Amino acid sequence: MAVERTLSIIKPDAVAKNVIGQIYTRFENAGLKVVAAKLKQLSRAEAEGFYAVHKARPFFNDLVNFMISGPVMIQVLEGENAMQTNRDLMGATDPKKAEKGTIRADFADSIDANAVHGSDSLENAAIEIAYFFAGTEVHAA
Ligand code: RTP
Ligand code: MG
Repeated sequence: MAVERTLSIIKPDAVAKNVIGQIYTRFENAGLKVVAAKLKQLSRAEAEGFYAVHKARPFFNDLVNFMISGPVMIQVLEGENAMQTNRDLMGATDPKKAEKGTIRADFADSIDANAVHGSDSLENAAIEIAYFFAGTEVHAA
C-alpha cells in the first residue's frame, strides 16, 4: 500500500457539536496524520465550487446551504491508503445506513447533516486539496 493524501472536512453540524477532537482521535488511531488544517467559514461561491460535480442533483441547494451554515474544519490526512481508510472511518453517506462505530453512525443526524466529507478517489483528493490549500500549507508527515 502506498502513502497517500486525502481531503477531509468536518461539516458544520459536527463542528457545532464540539466533536472535532473526537473525530481527530479516530484519524490518529487509524494511522492518519493531519498534515494541513484550517477552520473556515465557506462562502456560497466556495461551497458551490467545491461541490460542482453535484450541481445538477436535486439536493445541491440544500447541500450548499448546509455547508455554509457554520464554520467547517478542513484537513489533509496522510497515511497508508489514506483515501479509503478515511472513507471507511466515515461510513455510509446516510447515517441510518452507516455501520456502527463509524463517524457518521456516531455523530451524524441525517443525510444532509452527515458530519464529514472525504475525497472519494485519489484524483479527486488532489483536486480537493489544491482547492483549499496552497502547496506551502501542506506539511511533510
Ligand atoms: P461527501 O462527498 O460529503 O464526502 O459525501 P459522500 O461522498 O458520501 O456522498 P456524495 O454522493 O458525494 O454526496 C455529497 C453530499 O451530498 C449530500 N447528499 N444528499 N438527499 C440526498 O439524497 C443526498 N445525497 C447526497 C450528503 O450530505 C453528501 O454527503
Ligand atoms: Mg462525495
